[in-house]
Amino acid sequence: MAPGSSSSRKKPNILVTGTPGTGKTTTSSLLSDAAELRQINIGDIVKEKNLHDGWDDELECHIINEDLVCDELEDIMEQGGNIVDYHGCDFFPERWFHRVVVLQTDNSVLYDRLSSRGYMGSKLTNNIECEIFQVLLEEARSSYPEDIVVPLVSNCVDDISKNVTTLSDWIRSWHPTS
Ligand code: DAT
Repeated sequence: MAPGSSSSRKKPNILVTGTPGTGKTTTSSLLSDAAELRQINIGDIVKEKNLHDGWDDELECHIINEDLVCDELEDIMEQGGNIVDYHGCDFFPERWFHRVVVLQTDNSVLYDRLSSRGYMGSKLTNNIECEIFQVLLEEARSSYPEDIVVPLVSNCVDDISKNVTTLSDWIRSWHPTS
């Protein structure tokens, strides 16, 4: 197998996606410690490396430049062993990921989490609607092979532990040719 080809990777790449507040960063951070994978928070690198086209006043977030993000990450993703955390998934190259985890949270639980984060008005309702209509699950299913997309419930702290254990087990049993 050619060096650097996807089959020569020693560890898999995992995408953790879901509506804001479903626990992507918390889960990715714990999984990163448990499985010794590199955590890449897309929101953070967009800010740190200016991979955006300014600020969206209405959505109250940076306007991500997807091409710049993909260029920035290409080499590191080729090495494998990354957990990528972002509330979107349709612009990454499909070949990057071996598992796409979609975290899901009950609406009332998510409402409280986002409210305590200071979300209000249309930002709050848009995100709750995003969860109700399973927007991220649909996006993941239309962007990646069905058998690598895994929805996981993230309502309570026990769910986080279970999800980290499930994913750590999967990482341990992963083989580059699988
Ligand atoms: P995200 O990265 O999806 O926006 P986060 O990891 O920053 O979410 O979590 C948002 C807040 O909710 C944070 O205070 C931790 C808490 N939280 C996340 N998932 C949880 C869970 N399954 N049980 C309890 N609290 C959770």
